[in-house]
Amino acid sequence: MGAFSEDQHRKPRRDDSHSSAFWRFKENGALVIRDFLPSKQIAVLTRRAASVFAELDQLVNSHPIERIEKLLPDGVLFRPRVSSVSLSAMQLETSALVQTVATNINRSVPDKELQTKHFLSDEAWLRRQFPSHLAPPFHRPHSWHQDGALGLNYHTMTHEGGIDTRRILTCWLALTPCGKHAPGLAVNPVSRSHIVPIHRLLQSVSPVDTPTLAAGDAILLDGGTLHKTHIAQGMTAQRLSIEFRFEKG
Ligand SMILES: O=C(O)CCC(=O)C(=O)O
Ligand SMILES: [Fe+2]
Repeated sequence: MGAFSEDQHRKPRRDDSHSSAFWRFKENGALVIRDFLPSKQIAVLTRRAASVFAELDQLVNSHPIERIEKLLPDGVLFRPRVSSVSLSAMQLETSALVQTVATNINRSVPDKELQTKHFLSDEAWLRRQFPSHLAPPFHRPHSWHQDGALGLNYHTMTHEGGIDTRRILTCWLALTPCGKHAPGLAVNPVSRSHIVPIHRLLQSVSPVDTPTLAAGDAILLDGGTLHKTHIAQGMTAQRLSIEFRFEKG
């Protein structure tokens, strides 16, 4: 277990846990938050997520892959190669859920500059990842990237409708256990405020943390923090996760 997730106390003392979480987040650009949502709520989300993917799998089995998005409700995006679909496909009371997520983030890392401002609903995703031997042939894991580079054209190094690295905050929520038996996230625990050029993303990145998460644990990622899907040999299970993205205050 590496630096950014080494504080493993499930019930830290309230008084100093918050400021130490803040400093770890400032230094590492990432923070594991245990028990981010209660297990009852996670169970409901996981059931809903599983039924969304069951429907998508049926569509994938009976239609050309490039036609599937057209069969989904308006505004629902589907990225079959990374098995990701807009959070709106879950038809949740999104505003209540997002409010809870924002409140929990703001409580976990209480600092003015980190307060969540806008929920970026178009960049909220339900995701599934597979161990290599169970992945559909067209599927692939996410490679190294910074969420703050969303919408960035790496050739011109300009944002096209994307948000500045320094202003994006991602809350990556595990709906199923992951990191050990199922693909999790690999994180380079280094705070960065600049975009890393594409050729450096293609090289090896270190150090790397690959935290083991329980269902309901979350990883908070600053927009400049490098991360990718963590897949290792011997993994046996799929993983479901939700990505909430916010613009910081
Ligand atoms: O869920 C994953 O494996 C990585 C997803 C991710 O980091 C992203 O899409 O920004
Ligand atoms: Fe990401």
